[in-house]
Amino acid sequence: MNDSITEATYPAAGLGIAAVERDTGLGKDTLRVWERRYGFPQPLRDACGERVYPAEQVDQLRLIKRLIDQGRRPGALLRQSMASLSEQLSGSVAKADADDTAEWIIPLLKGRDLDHLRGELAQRLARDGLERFVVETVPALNRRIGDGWMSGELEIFEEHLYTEMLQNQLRSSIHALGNRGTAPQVLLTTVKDEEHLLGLLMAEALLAANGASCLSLGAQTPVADIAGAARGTLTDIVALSFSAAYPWRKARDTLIELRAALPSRVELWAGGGGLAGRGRSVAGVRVIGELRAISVALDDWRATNPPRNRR
Ligand code: B12
Repeated sequence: MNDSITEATYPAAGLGIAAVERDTGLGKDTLRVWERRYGFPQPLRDACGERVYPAEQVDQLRLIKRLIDQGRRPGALLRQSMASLSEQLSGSVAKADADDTAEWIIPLLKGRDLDHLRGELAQRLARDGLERFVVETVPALNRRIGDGWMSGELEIFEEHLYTEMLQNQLRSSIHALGNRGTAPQVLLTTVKDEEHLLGLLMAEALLAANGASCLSLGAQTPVADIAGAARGTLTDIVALSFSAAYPWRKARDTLIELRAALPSRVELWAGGGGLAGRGRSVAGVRVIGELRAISVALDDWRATNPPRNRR
């Protein structure tokens, strides 16, 4: 029985394992190992013996994933109550807020003051320059918006408003830079089930600002189509983004599949929270941990592909 049937048949009981993987970013194998090793989560079983996770266990798993992303070890977290996990998370959110300057966005979003919000983003971009805006301001805003959504302070549509506005801002800056056809030519996209586009746009803005020619396919391109587009457009580099919501094993398998499907001359670069963490590497893939490292990666590419060897 597949998971969608499980959910449709038992809507009140909870989510199937695939839905929990999508919702929390924790892989199915991890969920099964934790259940065996730590006794949590403890899913119910449906009539066909498939796992069904009650809503409160999914909430708890989401908190655990957030704390793991902040460097905490799963073993200790899995034995703690929901109250204790929430307390630790709000402690770390308060600390992050004190560190950054993103608080201003909340009253503007809450007050539906969209012209002011647009103006504020444009002014910060003009004042700080595109690179600093992308490397410092936007990550702080993303954290603040993500935490606001997670704590219930922001509605989902307010998160969407923010994303739309920022995407427009970044796209117009990229457009203003123009595409002069200079090498390398970079094809950007996300893979199936990865809806988050901001990381990709941020990478595109920095690539364009550093003289690369970018072509973005937007979100969720099937692997075969990415490979087809790379061949059809004489791409030098394919760049992918995986948010923290994307399970690592799924990202790894997709990267392996795409690497095999791409011509060997095409480099494969990837970044985002889904690839952060020790040991997260894939042969033939350049994982770029920090946005700032894009210019170094471009220098490396240009050094190994001197102009006379380029197409
Ligand atoms: C806006 C947003 C959404 C929007 C996305 C709209 C859109 N069109 O993009 C919507 C509402 C659709 C959404 C949905 C979901 N989201 Co969301 N979302 C966000 C938010 C606020 C910002 C979005 C984002 O794109 N971040 C991703 C990028 C910008 O950050 P990053 O991965 O850390 O990447 C950094 C670098 O690594 C680099 N980088 C990224 N990619 C690349 C690529 C290359 C080549 C290079 C060099 C560098 C690079 O750039 C970034 C610099 O800081 C974040 C909060 C946050 N802190 O990021 C949550 C967040 C990513 N979402 C989250 C979750 C849980 C979800 C959902 C599962 C929620 C749900 N239950 O439905 C779904 C999943 C949808 C899916 N299947 O993909 C969680 C993930 C937590 C986790 N550990 O699992 C976050 C962190 C929010 C939170 N605090 O809990 N989301």
